[in-house]
Amino acid sequence: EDGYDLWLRYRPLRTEQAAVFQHHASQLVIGSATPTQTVTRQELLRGLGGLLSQTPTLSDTVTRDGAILVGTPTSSPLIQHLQLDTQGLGNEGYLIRSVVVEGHPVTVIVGNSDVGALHGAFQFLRLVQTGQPIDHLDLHDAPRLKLRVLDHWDYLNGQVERGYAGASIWDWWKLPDWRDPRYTDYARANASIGINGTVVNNVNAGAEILTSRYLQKVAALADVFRPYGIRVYISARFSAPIEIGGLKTADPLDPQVQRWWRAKADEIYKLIPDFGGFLVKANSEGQPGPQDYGRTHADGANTLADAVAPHGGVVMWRTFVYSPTNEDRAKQAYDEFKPLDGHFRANVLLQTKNGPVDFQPREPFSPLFGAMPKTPMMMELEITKEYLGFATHLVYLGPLFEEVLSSDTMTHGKGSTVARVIDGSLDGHTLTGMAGVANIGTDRNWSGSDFNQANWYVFGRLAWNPTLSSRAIAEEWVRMTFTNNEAFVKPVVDMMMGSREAAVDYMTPLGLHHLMGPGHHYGPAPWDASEARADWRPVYYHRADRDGIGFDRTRTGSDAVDQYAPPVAAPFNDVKQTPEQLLLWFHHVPWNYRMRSGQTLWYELVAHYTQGVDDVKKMRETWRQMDGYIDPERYQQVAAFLAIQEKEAQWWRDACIAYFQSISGLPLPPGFAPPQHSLQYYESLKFDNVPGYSAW
Ligand code: BDP
Repeated sequence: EDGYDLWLRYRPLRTEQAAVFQHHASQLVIGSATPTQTVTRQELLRGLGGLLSQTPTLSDTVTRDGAILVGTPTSSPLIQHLQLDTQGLGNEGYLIRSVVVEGHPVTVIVGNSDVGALHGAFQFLRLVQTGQPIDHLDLHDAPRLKLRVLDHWDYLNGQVERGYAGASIWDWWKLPDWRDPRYTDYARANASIGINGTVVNNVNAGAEILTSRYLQKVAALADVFRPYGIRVYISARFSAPIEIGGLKTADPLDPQVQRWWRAKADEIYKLIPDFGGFLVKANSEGQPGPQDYGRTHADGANTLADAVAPHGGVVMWRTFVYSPTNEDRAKQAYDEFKPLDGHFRANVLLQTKNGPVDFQPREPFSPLFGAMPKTPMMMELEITKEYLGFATHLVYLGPLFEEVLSSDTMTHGKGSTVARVIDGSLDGHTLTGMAGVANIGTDRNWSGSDFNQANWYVFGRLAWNPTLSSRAIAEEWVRMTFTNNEAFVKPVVDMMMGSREAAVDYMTPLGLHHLMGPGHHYGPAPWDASEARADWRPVYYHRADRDGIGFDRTRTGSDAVDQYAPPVAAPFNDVKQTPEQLLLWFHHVPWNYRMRSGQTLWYELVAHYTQGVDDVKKMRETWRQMDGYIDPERYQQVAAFLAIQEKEAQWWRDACIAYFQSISGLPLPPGFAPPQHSLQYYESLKFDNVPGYSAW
């Protein structure tokens, strides 16, 4: 077992269980007239054959009890005859129902399109794989979001920025002639969780991908993905008209520039008729953008949007902007974009990170969610664990994603959740989406660790339906990836569910953020002030001094709180009402501040850091008890990684406590072990060749 099969493992179920399912999988009635039908058929044969150790026979019509009939009302007269209500399924949804056809009890899997039926087939396989009853089915489901996209931060030279799973899976050199079978497995995995788009290159983009040589390569990927309902997108470099177009300017209002983008879009759509569109990082961290010409983000986005609009494409314009000014970095995206609400073309989505700073272990939701009712707001989550321990720390991100999605913006009163902002229901948008920065690379297990696969999985499931529970998703994933054995499932799901809070505790408890080492973003460096820009330095964020710690974002501080709707701003502005898990995000408080527990802040800080380490010890203990339930290969790698995690959790705790103690001058509260080394020791640690850290 090397993890390559992901959650599509399809290993034989227990004999008794398989026997029950076999009665409902005796025969497969499915067309093969289109590429999507063919891959759906292949997947069902492979999945059912593997899980039930018996492959259903293929048939053109239903002749047996327990047949599975798959298709669309237009592709299958048998299905059409059933007169099923497929309204509400849209283009990608499905229904699965136990019905009677030609006198036989049959399971039908139906979509309005082949891709809908494919999604249904994957759901059916999931039911079998997780041991759900399938004899009285009446399911229907459709995605709540339109664009469900992975963003690959892959460079064309094969490096993956913030990637901890090897090199880029795109073999640009051999494309378009060699289509690695891995691309098909990638598409299968994504389709199985409803992902329908992939941005193939890094947001820190070069212009080269827009040259015809590279577009041929992208087109080859698009061909592989198309049967699975997955479209390709490209990160576009804003200055490409200069670099590869030979123009003197990239000013978005220059007619020549506009013509260039239109011609480029026409060229792309000739090669890739279902091309999704562009993702753009502009005027951010050194990337070119419209502001270089005195234009706004709306001017820039609209020029690209106009180029792809005739072909049905979209522009995903990122709001991740901040510059080295005196303004609180957490406020800058809102300040920049809020005034532009209503100025974007209809095919532009603003892609906004979950929090106002940058994918930290915990942040409040970005105040842009809810603040731009006239603009489709797309969520960007980071699946790769840039700030959460890379590949070796076991951190299940489901609770983090769920936390932000269920946060209430209160912009239209109670229940105005972030999920409802992005699914369009709050402000009446139909163009909706969610993007996840992929954690995928050439490692055999795709994601650098077995448990990181769960983060890919949960992203896809939540993009399909942002109101699903992260616990339920974890359970599905554990059953599919490892085993249905209850003695394994329950403790492992519990371990996963607690893992994010453990990481918050040993890295950045109580609302602290951005304490990691400069550049590489791995271990702790709260002392660091070496970065050129103040807003890249940990000291900018924690502001610890002799008197206290935390970033004052209240009305007497940077006033970031007032970017939220009044009912959210008020409690954030009040130190007593702010949830303690965000305390130091919003407030600078004295070390001896009384926490709800009755203890001082200093005590609670040390206690949280210690709790984080203790939680990882418990995770290791849980895992030790799982020995024997799964294959030794994956068992042992997880065990080894947990050992690394414990060592590094201890490192985080000790380094942070040593540093904050040097600032607060306070003795360690009684009962807590002192750091294992001196502060000088932690400060002296140096790191070279850190994975995923490429100079940009
Ligand atoms: C930060 C990463 C950096 C990305 C940037 C972005 O450290 O590598 O380029 O975000 O999202 O989190 O553009």
